[in-house]
Amino acid sequence: MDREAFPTDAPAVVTCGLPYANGPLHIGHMRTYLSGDAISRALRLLGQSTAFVCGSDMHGTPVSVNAYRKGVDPETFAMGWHDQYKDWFEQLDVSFDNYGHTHDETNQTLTRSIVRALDEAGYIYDREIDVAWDPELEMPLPDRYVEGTCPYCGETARGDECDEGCGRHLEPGEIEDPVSTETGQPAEYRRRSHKFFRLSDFQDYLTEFIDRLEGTDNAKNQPREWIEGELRDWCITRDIDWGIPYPDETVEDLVLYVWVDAPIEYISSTKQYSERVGEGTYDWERAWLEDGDIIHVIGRDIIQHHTVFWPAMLHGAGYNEPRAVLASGFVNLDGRGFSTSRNRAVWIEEYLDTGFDPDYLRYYLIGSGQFQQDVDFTWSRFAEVVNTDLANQLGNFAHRSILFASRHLEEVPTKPVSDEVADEIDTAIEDIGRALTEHTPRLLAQVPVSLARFGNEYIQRHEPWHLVDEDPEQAAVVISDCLQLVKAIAVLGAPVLPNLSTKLLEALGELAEPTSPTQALESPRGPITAGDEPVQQIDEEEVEELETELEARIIPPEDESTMTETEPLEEDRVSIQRFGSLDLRVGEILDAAEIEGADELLRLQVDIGHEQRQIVAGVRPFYELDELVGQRVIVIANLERAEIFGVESDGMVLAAGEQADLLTTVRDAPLGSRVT
Ligand code: B3M
Ligand code: ZN
Repeated sequence: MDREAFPTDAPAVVTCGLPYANGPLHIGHMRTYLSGDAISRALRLLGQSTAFVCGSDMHGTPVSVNAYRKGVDPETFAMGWHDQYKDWFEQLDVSFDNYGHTHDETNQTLTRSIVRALDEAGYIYDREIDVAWDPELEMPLPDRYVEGTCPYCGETARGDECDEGCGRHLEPGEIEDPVSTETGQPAEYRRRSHKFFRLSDFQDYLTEFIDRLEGTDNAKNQPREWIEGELRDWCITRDIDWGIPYPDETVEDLVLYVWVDAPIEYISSTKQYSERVGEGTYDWERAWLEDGDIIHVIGRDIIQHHTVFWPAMLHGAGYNEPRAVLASGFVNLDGRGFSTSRNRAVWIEEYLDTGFDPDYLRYYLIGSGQFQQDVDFTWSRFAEVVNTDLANQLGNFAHRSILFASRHLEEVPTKPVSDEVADEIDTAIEDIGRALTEHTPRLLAQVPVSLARFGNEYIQRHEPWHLVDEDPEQAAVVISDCLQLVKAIAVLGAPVLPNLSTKLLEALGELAEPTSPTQALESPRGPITAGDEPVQQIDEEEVEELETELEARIIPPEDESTMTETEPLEEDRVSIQRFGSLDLRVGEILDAAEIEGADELLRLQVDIGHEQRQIVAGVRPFYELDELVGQRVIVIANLERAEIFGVESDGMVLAAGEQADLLTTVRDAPLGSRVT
C-alpha cells in the first residue's frame, strides 16, 4: 500500500539517531544530522507541519565505560558532551526543533510509562540467564564491558553488537570467548534474573510492517532475514547502575537496556517541542498516537534497532509506527573508515576552525552519493566539489546575474518569466517533492546546482552583454529570467544551503525565509544589490595545508599496536618437555620473493645452518623485500610441511603482533643454533 506523497496533512516527525554523549564528533557523524535537517526544512517548505527532533543518548555502557576511564561520574560526563553537541549542531545550522536528552524527566517518565504498558499487555517476563562477569573486579560485564567472538560470523564483537562483522545485535551471554575490556581477563558467567520482551509475539506484525515501510532499500530489506527467521525475545535490562531503573519497586539493581529508553527520546523530544510551541501549532500526540509521518534518519549500523525492536515496542504499547527509515552509508576518510583511536578523523571543531561555511559541508555530505552508499572525504575532493558546483556554477551564476541586473535593469522585473525558465523552475519544485517521497535527500542538494547549471547555459546561449546594446528589450527579458532563476535557487536550495539562500535572498531584497516553493516563481521584491561573490573558491594552498595537518597527526598503525590491548595470557601451562618438542632454530633470510595471487605472502629462502629452507610467511604488507634479506629470524624447523597457495612451506618464521614484527637474536649465535 503506497502512502500519500509528501507533503501530507498529517504532522511529520523527522528524527536522527541520538549521538552517545561520550566523546567528540567528527564530520562522518554529521551525515545523518545534516540530511535530517535538510529533509525537515524541505517538508516545511512544502507546507507540512514538521517536528525535527533529537537528543543526546546519555545511558548505557558506551557512556559509562568512557566516564569510568576518565574517572568522572557518568551523569556529569554525559552532560558535558550534551552541551557541547548542542553547540556544534547550532554552529552547523542543524536546527532541531527540540534537542533533549535521554536522562531528562520527560524521557524518564515516558520510558517508565511505555515499559509499564508493555508489561501490562503481557509482553514482559522474567528469565534467568548467564551474564558475563569479571572475577577480578567482582562486577558484571554488560555490553561494551566485554569483547569476544561473534557466534554468527566469527568476527571480533562487542557484548551487544557485532560491530566489525555481520552487524547483528547480540544478546547477553551470546558472545563467545568473552574477555573483560577492563582487566583483559577472560570473563566468567553468573546466573542472573532479567526482564525479557516477547519480540517473538510480533512476528506477524513485523512481517506486515516491513512491507509497508518506506525508506532506503537497505532498511527495507536487511531486516527481512531477522524478521522471517526465528525472532528471539529481547533482554531489556542490564546489571549496571547507570540508566533508568526498571520501573517496578520489587525489582532491584536492574536498569533498562539503553536501546529501550534511547528511541523513546524521539517521542519525548517531540512532546517537549509541542509543549513549548503549544499543541495548536504542533500536536505530538496526533503524530505519535494517530497518523503522523514518522521518518527516522539513521546510520546503517542501527537498522535492526529501528526496524525490529523499536516498531515492536511502539506497536506493543499502542503507538504509531515509523513511516520511513533512511539508513545512510558511512563517511570514509580517503578510502578508509574514520578511526577515533588513531585520531584519523576530521573533527567538527576542526571544520569549524577552517571558517568554511557550514553550507559547504552540508552540500558535500548530502549531495555526494546515494544516501545508502558510503561517501569518501578528502580535503582536496571537498575543495573540488565546492569549487566546481558551489563556486563555479551556483555562486558564479548568481553573482553575474545580480551584477548584470544591478547595472542594466532599471526596475525590478514584474513580468512572468519565459516559458523555458518557468518549466525549469516547475521541474525543480517537483524534484523537492520527489526527493521527499522517494527518500533521496541527495536530490535536494542537486536541485539548486542544476538550476544554476541551466542558468549558466542560458546566459551563454543568449549573450545578454551583446543584447544590452543590440536589443535592450530582449536583454531585459534575459536578465529578468536569470534573476528569477537566482530566486528559485535561493528558495528551493534553502533546505541544503540555508546560509547561501539567505545571502542571495538579501541581494534580491527579500528578507524572510522562504515558506512556499511557489515563491520560486514570484518576482523578486528588490531592490537588487550586488555584493561580493557569494561563494569563495577554496585555494590549493589551503587544501594542502589541511591535508598535511591531518596526515601529521594520524597515529600510524605501527604505534597503534602498542596502544591496543594484547591478548590475555594463557591459563594452561605446558611442561618443559612439551616446549622442547618444538625445534626452534636461528636462521637468516637469503631471499624474499612475492607469490602470485597472494598479496599478504612471501616465499622466503632461509639458511638454518644445517640446510636451506623454503618458508611461506604472511609478512608482505609489513616489509620491503630487500629489507628482509640478511635478517636473522627464528624458525620452527620441525613444523609439518604445508602447501600454501601452491607453494611448499617447510617451517615457519616467528613474528609478534598484528604487524608481524619478526623475532631475531640480539647477538650472533651461529645459524642453526637451537633456541631453548
Ligand atoms: N546512541 C548511537 C549509535 O548506535 C546510538 C543511537 C541511538 S538512536 C535511538 O549510532
Ligand atoms: Zn557477526
